[in-house]
Amino acid sequence: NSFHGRRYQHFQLKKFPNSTNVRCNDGSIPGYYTRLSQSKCSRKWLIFLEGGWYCFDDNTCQSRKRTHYDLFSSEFWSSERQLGGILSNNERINPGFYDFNAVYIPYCSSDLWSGKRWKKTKGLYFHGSRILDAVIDDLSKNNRFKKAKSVDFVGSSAGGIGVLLNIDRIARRIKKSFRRKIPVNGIVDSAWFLDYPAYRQSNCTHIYDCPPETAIQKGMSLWSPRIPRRCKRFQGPNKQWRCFMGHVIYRHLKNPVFIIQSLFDDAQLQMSKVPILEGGSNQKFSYIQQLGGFAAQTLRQAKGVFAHSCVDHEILTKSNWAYLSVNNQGLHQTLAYWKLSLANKFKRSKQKLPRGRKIVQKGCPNSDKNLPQMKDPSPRQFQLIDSCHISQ
Ligand code: K4Q
Repeated sequence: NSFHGRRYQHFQLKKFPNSTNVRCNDGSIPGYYTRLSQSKCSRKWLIFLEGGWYCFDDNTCQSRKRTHYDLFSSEFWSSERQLGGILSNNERINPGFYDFNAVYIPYCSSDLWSGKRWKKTKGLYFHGSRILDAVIDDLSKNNRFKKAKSVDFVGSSAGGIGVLLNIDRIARRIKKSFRRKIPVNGIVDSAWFLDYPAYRQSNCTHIYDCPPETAIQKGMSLWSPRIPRRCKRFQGPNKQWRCFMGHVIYRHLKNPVFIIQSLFDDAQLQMSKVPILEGGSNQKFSYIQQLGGFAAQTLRQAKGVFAHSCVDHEILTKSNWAYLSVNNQGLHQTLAYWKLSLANKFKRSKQKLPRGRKIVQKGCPNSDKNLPQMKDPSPRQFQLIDSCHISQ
């Protein structure tokens, strides 16, 4: 490490102090990893939520404790981590985000980052949404974070659902603590799950083959989730579980959220009980096509979307994420177009407002002044849905 010097800067763990009231499932104290940009002038932040399924009853939580202890307890978290893909600080792997200040929040609440209740439920804590608040509050004591000019709130699978459920509240929390408004944008990878009739029946003894609607309904009684008010009202009392579905909650979100999704997501196929390893049949083939078609159809509402058709799950933290493309356009480029359109929009909206509190850093170029506004990209450049599915 010393040979490579600062090029291989790892993420460092910070656990909350003992006085904190947030907990992992088992009562241990959570925390978060940071890797600040080597460029002292960088004021862009990326906050990443880890994924890794959930547990929804005594059985699934006990087996999670046995098989995925790090997703249940912070006891054995290492003090340093190396993370790739969108969290890499290598410009070639990660041209769009390599110089960001990055925060990685490990997932140890097993509640899709939704839990709100302080007390234990069946002997376990489900503090998902509370942990996020605690991270934001702790970061807000950091002088560098206080000067942030944008925050990207990012997550893969279960972490992506966490972004959908929490982004608007987190954006309000940041605004309050900064007493100024900065753009808070979401990037959600592999979290567009569908309440689509499963291929086969399931008795839900394992998390991997329990369909989304059943898993979430079971989980909700354990998690006491915090669900954005507008979505909750819209769905009514017995359908609140639907707010965990991307295609349901998306329309209720105020902050811009970019969706990265495989039309044939591994985890979705698994939960929908499609036996991928058995031989093929026309019936199975047509089920998969219809599932992909439904994914594509629901994704059309997204203002920024990259929906590919490789059977895959979670791409953002893999080093080959750059090479994925739809219509010959890579994911990087697509995100770059989306970001440009948002930046232009934000500048236009700020021009109409009285000037906010301005932050000037000594020795840093004054970024947004005197820069020519770049041409708006066309929405077709950041709304890519692959056509490898049968559409009507
Ligand atoms: C209806 C909600 C379904 C959530 C499924 C989440 C899947 C996930 C993580 C990755 C590593 N495979 O979080 O996958 O374990």
